[in-house]
Amino acid sequence: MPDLDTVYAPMAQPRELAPDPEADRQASTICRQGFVVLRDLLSPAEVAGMRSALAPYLQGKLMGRNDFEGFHTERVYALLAKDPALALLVEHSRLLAIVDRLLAPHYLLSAFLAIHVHPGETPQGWHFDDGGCRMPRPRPMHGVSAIWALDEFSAETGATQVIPRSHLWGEDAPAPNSAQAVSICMSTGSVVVFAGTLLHRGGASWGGATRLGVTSQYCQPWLRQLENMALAVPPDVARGLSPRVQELIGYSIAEPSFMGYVNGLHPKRLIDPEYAQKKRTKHR
Ligand SMILES: O=C(O)CCC(=O)C(=O)O
Repeated sequence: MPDLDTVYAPMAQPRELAPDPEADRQASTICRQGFVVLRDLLSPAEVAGMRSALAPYLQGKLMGRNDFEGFHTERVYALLAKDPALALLVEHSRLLAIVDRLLAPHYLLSAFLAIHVHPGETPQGWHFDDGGCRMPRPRPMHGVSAIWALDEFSAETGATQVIPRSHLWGEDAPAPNSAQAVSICMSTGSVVVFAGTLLHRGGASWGGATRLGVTSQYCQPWLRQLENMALAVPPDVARGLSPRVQELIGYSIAEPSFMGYVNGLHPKRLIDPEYAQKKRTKHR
């Protein structure tokens, strides 16, 4: 039997973090139960801004291509390239304070997409978001996901469902059972943050209203991102983003082994004039 405290310990250390007892509590809630809900984080004006940035891409025409995407669900990918104003959701300080405590320094944005669930949608398959690393479970989370509610999330409109504590399950766990699931009902402007190892799914929608969510997902700096952010967000767009978001989409160097260099140099040279002026070492 492995030492469970070691198995599940977040891999965020070593690093100096500003004291933040609220984020400490929220991160430890995620370690314990797999998820935490932060209520009413966005103001009505911020929600309206996010909705209007997404409106041109949500015309009710391009539904999902398979059961996972949802045949009654619109998905919009590469959001930072669509409207940089949406970066607010990627770098929200209350969200990143939690992720800082759970992942290693220089973690990356793995996915950032809108999910607009229409009436008639069926439940998604149970899954967890950091499965791409293919490491046997139980293990520490190598991703952290957030789903922002830009509409009220209710059981009838397809609120996200989670299985509490399933992030602790090993390979031999029995198949997930809907009776164990909890619907994350939350008001517009709230966000659920959960371990990359937590079983979850989009719920069925039968209530007659649509439900707009945006998910921002983060992964360890050494894990391949779900969406190839360096290609999804062209350098001309990346140049206008904040330094924190630039770092999250890959304009950073992670130790060990200088992961992320370009032509042997820091990738920020491609988009940041200050970096570009720095002296190159002789042999380059
Ligand atoms: O829309 C949701 O509530 C969950 C969607 C999800 O988990 C996914 O598409 O990976």
